[in-house]
Amino acid sequence: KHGVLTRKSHADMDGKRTPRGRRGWKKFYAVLKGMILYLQKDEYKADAELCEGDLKNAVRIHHALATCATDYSKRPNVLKLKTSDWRVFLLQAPSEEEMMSWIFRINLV
Ligand code: I3P
Repeated sequence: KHGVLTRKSHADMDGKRTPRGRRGWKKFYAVLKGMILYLQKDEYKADAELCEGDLKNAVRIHHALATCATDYSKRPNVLKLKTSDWRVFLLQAPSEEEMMSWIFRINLV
């Protein structure tokens, strides 16, 4: 699965709140492949073309949990992704249908 997702980091690896300055929203082209959600700066790229920054933004979603971010009301179609290493991301999809589809696919892994 792939598509545009806009990301906000809410908590870092240790579960601590992401500090100010790194809490902004950022648009990515997301590609879910195997157990990894790649967040790429530009449009679709094959594996070989992934740059270092893209790999840094990749999220392992094994044992991660995606839910509807019902407690976040500033933007629509936002899902909450909690990873197994206690990071928390808010991910805004372009539509409710897309949001539900991402939640379903992430939780299936
Ligand atoms: C953050 C940025 C986010 C905002 C966040 C700010 O600043 O303005 O858009 O979240 O508020 O800290 P920075 O880019 O300097 O990290 P919202 O869009 O959800 O308001 P927050 O600290 O209340 O999460």
